[in-house]
Amino acid sequence: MANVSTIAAISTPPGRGALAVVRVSGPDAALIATRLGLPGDEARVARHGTLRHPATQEPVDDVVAVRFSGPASYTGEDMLEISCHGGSLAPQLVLEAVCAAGARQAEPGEFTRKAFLNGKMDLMQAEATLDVIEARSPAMHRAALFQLDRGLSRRIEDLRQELMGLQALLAYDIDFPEEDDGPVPAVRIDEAADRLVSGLSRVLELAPEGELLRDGALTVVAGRPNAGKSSVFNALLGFERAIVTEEPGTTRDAIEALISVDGYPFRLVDTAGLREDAGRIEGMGIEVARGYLQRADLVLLCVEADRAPGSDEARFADELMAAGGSRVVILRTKSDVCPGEVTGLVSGSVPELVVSALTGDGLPEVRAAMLARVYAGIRGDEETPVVTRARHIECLSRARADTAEFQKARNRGLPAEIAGTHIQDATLALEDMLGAVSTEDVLDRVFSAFCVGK
Ligand SMILES: Nc1nc2c(ncn2[C@@H]2O[C@H](COP(=O)(O)OP(=O)(O)O)[C@@H](O)[C@H]2O)c(=O)[nH]1
Ligand SMILES: [Mg+2]
Repeated sequence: MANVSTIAAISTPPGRGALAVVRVSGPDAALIATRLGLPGDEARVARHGTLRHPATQEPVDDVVAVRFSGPASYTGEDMLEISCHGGSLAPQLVLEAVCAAGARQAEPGEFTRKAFLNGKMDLMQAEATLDVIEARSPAMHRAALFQLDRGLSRRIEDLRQELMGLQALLAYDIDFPEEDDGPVPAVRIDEAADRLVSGLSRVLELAPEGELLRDGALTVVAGRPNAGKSSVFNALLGFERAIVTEEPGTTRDAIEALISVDGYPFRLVDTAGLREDAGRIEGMGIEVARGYLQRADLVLLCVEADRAPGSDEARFADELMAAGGSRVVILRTKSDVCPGEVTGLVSGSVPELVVSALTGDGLPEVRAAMLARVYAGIRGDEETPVVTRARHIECLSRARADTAEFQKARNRGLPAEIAGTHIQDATLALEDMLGAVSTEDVLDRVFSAFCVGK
């Protein structure tokens, strides 16, 4: 139903601005342009004119309009794009006139949903459209643009082709079961399955890092009061943001900032406000935004360079190392007060970087260590497309698990037609990922996150 009506929306964000764009898509787009008094009827030519209300012929706005003829348009349908004046009223009045001329207001994501349904893009490209809009770091933006260009889709298509190739080999095996080694040597089938598992694994391996590109790697600054945490936090931000104080323990709440290190996002968190022991780790003198510690992707433990580390600091570092999940970097702070000397090691097993927030010495090394700890995989592999969405990870994991089941079934000596069902399942998982056979339910989930007008 929604697919045949003509939809319209303001595609630019609300607020004061020089221009706004109202988009129209559907079979009546050209008719609506005529009813609005817009000049010209050629496609892809920008025309300046007065947009008039279809009922009263009153001028509504001075606009530039472009028509597109389907299928050569974003949605694949006839479209009209009206650039009008921005601000709180003009775009709204233009939209009302467009609706009076026969369009209805679009649902969130409906333009892109039409583009998908009309075969202009696959589901992963539709998702990438949203990712480009929402990207908050250059690395995320790059991954989204790559996917918009079908970078990830192509890799998934290739893997799907390999699965289909394997299905074809199995079909031969089923047709000629009585021949000793069949027309297809068993080793060819096994090799194809191995290649698939490693291909899927490679994409999945980088996925946890890819997911961090969305919101940034949660990086928690920890250390004793006065260890220089807020100063390090500020130095990494590049400007004074946290309240830095001579008095220990006056930072009020957890302070968060999204920073970009060489284009890669980190969500930096300075310690929580301390009324006495509020932010302290039990039995230690360490302050940290505790609510974040469990989820931290990285902990920066600050210990002054000019004093001997305490057992609480060693224990904290070792516990983080043992927990495995959180990664830790030790910063020996305020190095300017003791140039060239560092008193004692915090922990034998954790590397220590010497840094001065005051002079900036050692900060490049801190940034490099943050990148190395969190994003080493994707930075070191330009070939493998970055997967950033839980939905994609789920589909890829299913495909890999099904292929592994196939291998087990073959090892148990099950006949090709039985083992082969796992390969069919794996193929379906990749088709789900591409949106080849998506149900309304999947589409609703994907498109509900969009804004109106996209
Ligand atoms: N000389 C020097 N002083 C620093 C440096 N970093 C912090 N400080 C001082 O150490 C004190 C505590 O710093 P702060 O960042 O508030 O520590 P926090 O309590 O761990 O957040 C303040 O007086 C800072 O000026 C540094 O790199 N060099
Ligand atoms: Mg502080």
